[in-house]
Amino acid sequence: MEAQQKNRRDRLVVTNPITGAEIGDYPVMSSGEVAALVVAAREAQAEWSQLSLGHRAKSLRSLRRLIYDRADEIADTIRSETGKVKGEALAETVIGCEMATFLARKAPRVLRARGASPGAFTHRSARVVYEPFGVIGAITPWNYPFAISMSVIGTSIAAGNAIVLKPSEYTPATGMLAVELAAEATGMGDLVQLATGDGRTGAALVESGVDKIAFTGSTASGAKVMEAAARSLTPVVLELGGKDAMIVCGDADLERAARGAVWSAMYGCGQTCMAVERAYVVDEVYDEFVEHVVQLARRVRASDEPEAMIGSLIADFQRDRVASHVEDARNKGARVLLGGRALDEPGYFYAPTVVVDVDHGMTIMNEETFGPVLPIMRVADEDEAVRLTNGNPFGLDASVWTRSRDRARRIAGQLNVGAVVVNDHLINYAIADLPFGGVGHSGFGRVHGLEGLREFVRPKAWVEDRLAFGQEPHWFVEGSNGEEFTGNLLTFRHGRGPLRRLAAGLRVVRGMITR
Ligand code: TXE
Repeated sequence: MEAQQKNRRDRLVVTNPITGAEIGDYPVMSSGEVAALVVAAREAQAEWSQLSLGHRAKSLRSLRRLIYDRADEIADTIRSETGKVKGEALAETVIGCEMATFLARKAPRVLRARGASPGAFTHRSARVVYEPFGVIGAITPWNYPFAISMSVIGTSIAAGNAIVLKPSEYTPATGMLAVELAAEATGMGDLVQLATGDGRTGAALVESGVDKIAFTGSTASGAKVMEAAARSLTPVVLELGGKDAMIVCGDADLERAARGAVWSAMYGCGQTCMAVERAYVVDEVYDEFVEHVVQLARRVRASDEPEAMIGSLIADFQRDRVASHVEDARNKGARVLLGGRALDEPGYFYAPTVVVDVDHGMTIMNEETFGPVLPIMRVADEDEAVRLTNGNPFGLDASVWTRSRDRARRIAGQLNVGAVVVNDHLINYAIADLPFGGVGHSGFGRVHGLEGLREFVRPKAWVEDRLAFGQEPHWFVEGSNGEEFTGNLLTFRHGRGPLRRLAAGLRVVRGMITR
């Protein structure tokens, strides 16, 4: 059985995608086992949420140090489960450290209660308190198994939550390592729990009574998660697939744009939700751009040797998906200028591939390919590029390549996506202070940044009496429908002319005193 996993009903047997060696055997946890994890997490959370924001920040600084100290071990674990090259695996530890540092620095300020204006109720005090949800259920994928898991763990605990993490069935060891580091950093072993298993365990987590679900994965599975969560009105954050476009303008630095295109399309073997999966290039520079891309892509080595730039796809299903998109394009008239075939070596390697003469009747231009493939399309002008970019139901990242800042800003402002990058792509994910997420079929809600931090707390409005009268002016008064008081309040707050407003205000105060 070539498939990477030999799932028996109740066990996950994980193999190294390149060597085929069995590297782990984990339980497919049942709904009962998941429920028990949630109970333990909830008990720990009751204690964790009472600790100060400063204590949480201290734990996050410890987490950053632990990730740094064990970076090699983390990277090797990621490699063994995903077949990534070492540099890409190590990059996940950089993102983990960036996140932990950002959260440690920002959480104490962002999550501190804030004062609010009492508005018309001047005799009241108002504020907003940011409370944790309780227990977060996190379901994460195999493509960035450490970075994505650590991001949601760090944010959850910064916000005062506990978390039950269900990593992908392809990368449970990496998820386990992330949980272990978090337990050591917080000193609370039950605060971050690990649920091993496949989609069944993920589905059990959604229905386990957690207080919020943070899902990263395919759009198809994300829709199932949302449907199941709807039954219990459990809120969700969905980080889903992408079909990112890059727009190359006539004045772009073509050598740079080609270099960026090859990197953005093939980094992580293309298994990156914000990888470039469509290049729209204006007519006057199209031929030169394609020539640059082919020359550069020819130099991208995909293998398990140390000098390789990209590694293996995750499993046979992914390689078959990529191959089917390229075959469909060929059958519909596209030309494959480079690659377009699986590589004949152990693992699930696929040749860096450049495809031209593509159109939107082809799967490769519409659905997430998730492989080292770059389809390039000639467009008449920037307007056509914007229209085609927005014409796809996904909306994660997009990039604009031009030497003109005005042109970049004009185009970027028209793109219906979660992030735009000028003269680069996908690096926004590694900028901890930026919110990450998509629109349309790429999901909703945000992780990272202040917006991501606020996703994991519930704002509670808080009003207290400063001056207490016998009864409130807005309460019932016998024999009155409140018209006089409300009319005076309206004039006092919003009327014309200071004297009229003052007179109305005095009538309001008199009404409050004499009741
Ligand atoms: O993803 P899934 P898979 C895309 C990519 C890939 C395709 C399939 O195109 O080819 O998705 O990959 C859990 N209820 N992306 O199958 O199914 C599952 O166990 C609850 C893009 O790996 O989305 C895993 O932990 N949980 C994406 C997680 O969901 C469920 C990254 C993701 O698995 C579930 C990964 C259910 N019903 C794949 N079904 C990105 N955009 O980064 C599955 N899971």
